[in-house]
Amino acid sequence: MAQESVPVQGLTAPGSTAAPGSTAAPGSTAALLAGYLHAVGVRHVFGYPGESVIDFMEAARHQGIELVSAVREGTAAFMAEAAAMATGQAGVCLSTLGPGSTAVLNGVASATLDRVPVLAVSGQIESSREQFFTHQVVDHGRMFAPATKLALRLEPGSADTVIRKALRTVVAERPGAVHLTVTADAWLLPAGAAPAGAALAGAALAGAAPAGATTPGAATAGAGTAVVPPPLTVAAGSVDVYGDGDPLQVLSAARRPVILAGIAALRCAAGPALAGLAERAGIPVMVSPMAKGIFPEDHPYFAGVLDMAGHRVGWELLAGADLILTAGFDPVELISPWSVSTPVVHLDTTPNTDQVYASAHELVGHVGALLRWVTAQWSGQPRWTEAEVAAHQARLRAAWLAGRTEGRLNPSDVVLIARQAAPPDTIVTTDVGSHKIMAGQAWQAREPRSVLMTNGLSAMGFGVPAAIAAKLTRPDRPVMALVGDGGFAMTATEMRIAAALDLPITVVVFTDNSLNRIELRQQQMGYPPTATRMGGSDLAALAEAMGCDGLRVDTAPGLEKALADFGPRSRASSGCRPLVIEARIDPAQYEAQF
Ligand SMILES: Cc1ncc(C[n+]2csc(CCOP(=O)(O)OP(=O)(O)O)c2C)c(N)n1
Ligand SMILES: [Mg+2]
Repeated sequence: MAQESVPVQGLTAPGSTAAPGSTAAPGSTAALLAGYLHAVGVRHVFGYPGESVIDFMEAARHQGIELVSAVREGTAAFMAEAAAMATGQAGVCLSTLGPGSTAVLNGVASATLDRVPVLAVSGQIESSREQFFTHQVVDHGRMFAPATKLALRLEPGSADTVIRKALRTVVAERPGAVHLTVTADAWLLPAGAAPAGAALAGAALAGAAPAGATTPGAATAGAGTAVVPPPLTVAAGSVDVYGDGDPLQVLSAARRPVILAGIAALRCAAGPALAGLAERAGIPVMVSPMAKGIFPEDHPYFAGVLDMAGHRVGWELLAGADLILTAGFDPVELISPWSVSTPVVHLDTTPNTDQVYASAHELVGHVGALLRWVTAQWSGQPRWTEAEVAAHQARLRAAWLAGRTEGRLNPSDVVLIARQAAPPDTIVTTDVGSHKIMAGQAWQAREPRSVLMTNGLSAMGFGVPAAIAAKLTRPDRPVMALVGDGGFAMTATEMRIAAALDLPITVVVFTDNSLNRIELRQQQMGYPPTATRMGGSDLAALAEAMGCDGLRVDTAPGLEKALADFGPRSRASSGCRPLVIEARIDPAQYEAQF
């Protein structure tokens, strides 16, 4: 576990004095942006360097913000997304112009479709050449528009307003990515005054924000400029009711209702309210994959995870219900089509503008407040007994275990052994593929924000960078990544960053020499496995070559042994290298699952 001394790629030593004339000098546009980010609690910017953003990197360093350089921009954006998932605060990523901005696009789209607040900043060629020059110039406005909530230019004259607009938009329901383009010459220019009539002048920003300004709020940034972030939390009280008649009557008339909880419930921290209604009314709660942990998965009324392994059992429950009460459920998480005709009462922070399912009634506002309101009005006997929900849980468990081969290392064995080895406060990340569908159903989540996965864009390559960001932003928590061998191949070199940053994360690679999720589809369609077989890499050796520990296992006892010290290893403050476990599984079980 010895840690060699290596230069840390992209991790700055924050807080040293600005060089004379540099962008960290008082009043610059770069310093204003860095000041705002610091004031709203941002302590890491994930990115990849380029000439057009050097001035901002320097301003961020001066502000005490660490620049964490990923191996490429796309993974930096995943890190920003995962940091936001783990902390509940906006994440920030940074790229240069042209190839940097095109590379960051995938991660930006991921934040938008996963509904995670990420501010993405890209440099651009200097403004005098932007309109006509071609080398490395792409039109960011057009490129980022469909992948973001908002794509703007950050210009010195309107910098203060545009930064506030970006910060407010990024977290406003539904959250997502906002992209800012900054021309290389703009960083050093003084941030101009806010538009006439605005109380907040963005004239001059000097020095660092006060230490400890970790939560949103006003901070004196020096030279008379106040960095005053807008409110960044979900509204706590409002209730809008749409539809004819009283939705509460519709709810209380239901005899076999099911609650489908999703990511807006997570954003509203509605877990206690959800449990309150489930227990008061005796209603089973199914959760969406990215909302895992919002409802304790050892709760007698827990009804499983939508569209993960065993999904047919889940859909049967929804089809057999006489009412579905959504609680912050976002249809972006549907993998299967919405196939049931059960009536829906839509309860969410936003109206049912997707219309993926029809709902005659909509309750719109803070998910926790709405659930408490419904609970307070509830009357009558529990709609389901605990024994009835337990029978559903047993059916789901049997479906999840189907297809195991005794004596082999099955995917379900890996999930169960990993969960067993992980302390309760572990943060787990997953990648995308068959392994995610297995882990998503049965990794028992006990609290919100402890399972980080992408189920909106569902881009491969998320799991490893997400684990790095989780450990950086929640250093007190053990962190494990469950990834496929395809997704690991996309991001394996990020392990070098984990080693350089001294992050004792553990990555378990479901090694089946296959892009299994796609190969299975080919199989079902009667096609041979074209371009979906791979392998031959020695992942343990690869890990060692990047300053990590590497192990290979192909049995359940072997995996138990490899993970035996996961708890202490992952809490080590230093000297413990990241660990990659190449878990050679038999993928046959997947065939029974999907
Ligand atoms: C960036 C990206 N490219 C392609 C896909 C399509 N896709 C979904 S799952 C999958 C296979 C993943 O293979 P692996 O990482 O080995 O996981 P496994 O399915 O074998 O568990 C592919 C190619 C995707 N989701 N993301
Ligand atoms: Mg695979």
